[in-house]
Amino acid sequence: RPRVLSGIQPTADSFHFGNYLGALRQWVTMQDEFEPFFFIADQHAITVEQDPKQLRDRCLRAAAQLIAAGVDPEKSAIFMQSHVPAHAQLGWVLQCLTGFGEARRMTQFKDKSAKQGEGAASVGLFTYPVLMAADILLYRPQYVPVGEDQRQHLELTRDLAQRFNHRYKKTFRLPEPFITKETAKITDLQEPTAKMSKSASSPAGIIDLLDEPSVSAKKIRSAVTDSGSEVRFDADEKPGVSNLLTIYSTITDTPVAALEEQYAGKGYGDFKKDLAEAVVEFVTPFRNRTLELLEDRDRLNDVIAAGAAKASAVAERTLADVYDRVGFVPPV
Ligand code: AQP
Repeated sequence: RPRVLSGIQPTADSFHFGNYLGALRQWVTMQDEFEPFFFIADQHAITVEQDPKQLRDRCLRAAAQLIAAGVDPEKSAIFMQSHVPAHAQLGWVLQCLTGFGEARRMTQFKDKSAKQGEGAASVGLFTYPVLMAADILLYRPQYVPVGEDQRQHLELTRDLAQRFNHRYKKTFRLPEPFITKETAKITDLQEPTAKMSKSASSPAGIIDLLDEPSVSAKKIRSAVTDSGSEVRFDADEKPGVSNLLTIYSTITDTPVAALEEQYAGKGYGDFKKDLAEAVVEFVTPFRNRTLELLEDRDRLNDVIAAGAAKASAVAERTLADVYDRVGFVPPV
């Protein structure tokens, strides 16, 4: 089976609907058809300052949330990035193949560093997309399921793979981004043209999967809607309503057209009230499963240990090929 690989950063206590609909949901559906590797990107998380105790806690919460979302440890390798040292090791080799100007063009770095002031941003934040390329290429996956915000990083990954293959010998498979168009960019509930984001959204703009369900319901009811009163999908004219329709459609498995029909002649109020109920129905069992899993540390430890072993076996082989091809003397 071709492989699939993706990662997620443990940079908040809870994942949000953007992470779930843009990425995690695809992980779950792809795990039967592909050989899956899914990791918690703890090394990416420290590109910005983290509190150590909180980071450790969030890594375990992340693992529990993956399982609660439906990532099955029997089918998928779930692991911590730092447990597989080959990520950082290949990251270094790829940094030596990356042009400074090429790295500078990454828009996510521009956005994130602008917030901190470029001088204050870490070198790790700057080279993050190169480590991400290593994360991916080690597993020679066919697909990388991500949200739209990661497309540019996937392009860099492909460029680096091609460069390495060309300069040395064909080693890497060129991975393809797997972006589900409908859910590629879930937007902020209060600012419907900006992406829902852990670091940039205001509390009212973001639905966290582990929020108290009643809090999420309230956020949906007070989401910004657009002028007019018609419940209709139109991303340009009605970004707020369209975002809510996307969320509604995905969590209830109902086509957008059927929802438009259902709410024809009704106002935004009815629509948001029903969506709030659907969200409560969706997040309540998710939250309960996550909290249960967090009570069972031994089980979580077993899952991530087994995941790391499975991942290391693949990653070490790729790294050995790379070290050989760049001309390192093998250890005896
Ligand atoms: N709003 C979104 N819509 C669709 N997909 C999204 N993703 C994130 N936000 C949205 C996808 O979620 C996956 C994991 O993201 P991540 O944790 O690695 O980091 P991120 O993309 O940086 O997520 P955030 O919330 O935006 O965090 P901050 O604010 O720290 O940057 C990825 O596949 C991503 O595409």
